[in-house]
Amino acid sequence: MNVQITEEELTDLVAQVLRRAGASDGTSRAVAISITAAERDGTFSHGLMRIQGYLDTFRSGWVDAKAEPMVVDQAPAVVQVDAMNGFAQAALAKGRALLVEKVRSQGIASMAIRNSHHFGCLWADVEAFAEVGLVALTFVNSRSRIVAPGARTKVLGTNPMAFAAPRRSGPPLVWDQASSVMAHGDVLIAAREGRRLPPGCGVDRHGTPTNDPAAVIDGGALLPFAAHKGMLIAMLVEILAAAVTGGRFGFEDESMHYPGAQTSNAGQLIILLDPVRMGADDFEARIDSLLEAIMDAGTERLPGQRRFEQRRKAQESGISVPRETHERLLALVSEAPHVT
Ligand code: NDP
Ligand code: PYC
Repeated sequence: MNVQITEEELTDLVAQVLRRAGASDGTSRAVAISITAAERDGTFSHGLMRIQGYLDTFRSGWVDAKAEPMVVDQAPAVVQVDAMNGFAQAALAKGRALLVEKVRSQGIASMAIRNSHHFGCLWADVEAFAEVGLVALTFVNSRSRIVAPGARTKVLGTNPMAFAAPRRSGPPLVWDQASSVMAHGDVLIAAREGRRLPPGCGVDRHGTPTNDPAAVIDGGALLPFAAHKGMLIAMLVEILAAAVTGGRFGFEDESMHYPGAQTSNAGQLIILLDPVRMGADDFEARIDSLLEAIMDAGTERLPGQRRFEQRRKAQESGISVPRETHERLLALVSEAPHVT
């Protein structure tokens, strides 16, 4: 049985859970928006199922639940944010206005977030920029989880990147993907549901190909998408998200010293372009014509289409949350001890 709940109610409930676990108002709100948007749009790998991971991570002391991100006006087109060992979504929320001001005046601007944890979906970080006419790209690195072709150990993370561009006649074009064949979150879901993984997703702790999600989680590794090409994208993401921002590489992660911690202290880079300031003519109409040509060619669907459809349904009849999960959230609000 499921309960139907509005986005606003679910965001408030999740924020209360996080606040009750010791997170500041800023962090609770920013993370709750990300979790709820993921659940609403059917990005279940980074929705409500992650709440226990956030709580365990707070409890471990690995992340600062009360971190106050420090925003620096670094250069005419660069905003630097030290997340102060807190969540990247709170850092982005704090530096966002300055970033948009810069891109409107310079045509291009970036935000370099360091000392940050990201445990959510990335599309939610870029989509809102496209809604105000901007092109946005973002890159996040995380702890070592993929093994490159021929390699013996994991170095790079599942390192996602996301892209958003505005269109004239529809919602923005948005895509968001891990550098691995499958996000680790989807492996966790498969394990929980007792499903095998499709062939070619991962290896066990001995490097033997496996379709057992438990074997991937328990000391195994994921494979990069498209063999060496995915590994190269993961490398690019690692460099942009960590080296360019001054964040830690995935292989430098120290969360293993904090039992229960599930996030990595890493980095995030956001790059914005303003097509108007770039001098592009009729940019949004041109994106429409490109997408029309792609669809006319017989392409199955556009990225984001599944999410927008799921969102439309949630906006019509509420976000569908398993009753057990809803009851657990309510219990967490009334029972969870505060972390000081
Ligand atoms: P998917 O493989 O599910 O989807 C990747 C993209 O492809 C989406 O934009 C999706 O759109 C689009 N897509 C899917 N099928 C088609 C199709 N047939 N034609 C055109 N486009 C299509 O995502 P991943 O498993 O790689 O990642 C899942 C989530 O995990 C992401 O939100 C990612 O940010 C998150 N993640 C977060 C990490 C972190 O460190 N915070 C690490 C790794 C992943 P649509 O959404 O409409 O299906
Ligand atoms: O799903 O691969 C993943 C992931 C890593 C960090 C957060 N999500």
